[in-house]
Parts: sequence; structure tokens; C-alpha cells
Amino acid sequence: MLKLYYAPNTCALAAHIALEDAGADYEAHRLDFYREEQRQTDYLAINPKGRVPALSCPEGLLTENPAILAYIAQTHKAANLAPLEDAFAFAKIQAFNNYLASTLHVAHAHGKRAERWADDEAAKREMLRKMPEVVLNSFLLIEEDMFKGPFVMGEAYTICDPYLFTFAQWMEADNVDPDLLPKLRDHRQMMLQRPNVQKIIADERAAD
Ligand SMILES: N[C@@H](CCC(=O)N[C@@H](CS)C(=O)NCC(=O)O)C(=O)O
Repeated sequence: MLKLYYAPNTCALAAHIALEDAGADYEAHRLDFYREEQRQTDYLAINPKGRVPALSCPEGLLTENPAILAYIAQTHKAANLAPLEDAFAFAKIQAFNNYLASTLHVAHAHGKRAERWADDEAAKREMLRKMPEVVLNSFLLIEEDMFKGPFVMGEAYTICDPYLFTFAQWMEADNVDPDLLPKLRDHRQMMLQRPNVQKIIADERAAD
């Protein structure tokens, strides 16, 4: 059985939704970020990165959202979460998800996790000040150039959708106005109507 290590309101939401979409046999293990469980010895023995998500698989541990999402799609082919037989289309999925992980997520982290990059308080304040602008620019590129609609890759729902949705859920907290991003705003509303999304959000809240 797969085991997902997650914390509520984190990027692990994407993998959590994808596991549900896949109809996977999995259990979810919640980490308490208020108690910094992700930095404690027990969890570091499982995932030395001290981050979520991590997915314990029969073959070993997987980290990094794009890898976890691709693994879920590849091991649950019947769920049709990615165009696995089309090398180019699958590469586009990887490109999109890697953009979220390496650019949008990192821009967001400059707000709450500025201490990763600086000790100086003025430098941290400057990162926090600049963060909404950098996050918005990243979302605008997605809105204008990458997003096909109604789903990220067009007519078919893929592993890009729960991952984009996860970051869209943080817009208000990141001081990004959703109305500047109408396609992504509509995509987020559509995602919120999906029973699996509602179930996972409710499960994560109940465990919080
Ligand atoms: N590149 C990783 C980033 C994972 C990550 O930074 N997760 C955050 C939650 S959104 C985390 O675990 N933060 C805990 C910490 O910084 O202590 C991925 O895409 O999976």
C-alpha cells in the first residue's frame, strides 16, 4: 500500500488529490507543521529533506511533486491522469509541473520561508515585499501562455490540474488578486466542484 506523508495547506494537496483521482490504495499520514514534525528525527529518517509530500511506495520513497504525480499516473493507467503513450504530450505535462515546482513554488516560498535564503531581517522583508509580484508574474505566464482550458492541458484532466489548483488556493494569502487571472480563477472554481477535491480538502481539515 502507498503511504502519503502530508501536512494540511501545503503542496502535498496535489498528490493527495491525485491519489484519490487514481483510485489508489493508499493511506495518508499527517505531519503537524505547528510542532515542526517535518524537522524531527523520526521524519528525517524517512525523508531527509524534511519536506512534504513524500510517498512511500513498494519500491522505496519518492519525493518531489512532479515525480510523485508522474508515478501516480504511471502506476494507475486506468485512471487516465496523463497521456502516457505520447512522449511529447507527457513531456509537456512534466514541463508544466516542473515550472510549478521550480518557479512558482519557489517564488511563493520567498514569503513564508525567506530564512532559507537570508539571515538579514531587511533582506527577508524585501523578499516578502517582492513575493506577490513574482508569484503574479509566474501565474500570468501560465494564464496567458501555458493554460489551454478548460483543464491545464485542454479537454483532458491530468496530473497538472490538482497541482495548479494547489497553488491557486494560496493566491489570497500570497496577496495575488484572482480576478487578474480569470482562466485560473475559473479553473480553481471548477476544481472545487470535483467530489475528490472536496473530499480531500474535508479530510485534511478534519485531521488538522
Ligand atoms: N520541491 C518540493 C518542495 C516541497 C516543499 O517545500 N514542501 C513544503 C510544503 S508546501 C514543506 O514541506 N515545507 C516544510 C519546511 O520548509 O519546513 C516539491 O515540489 O515536492
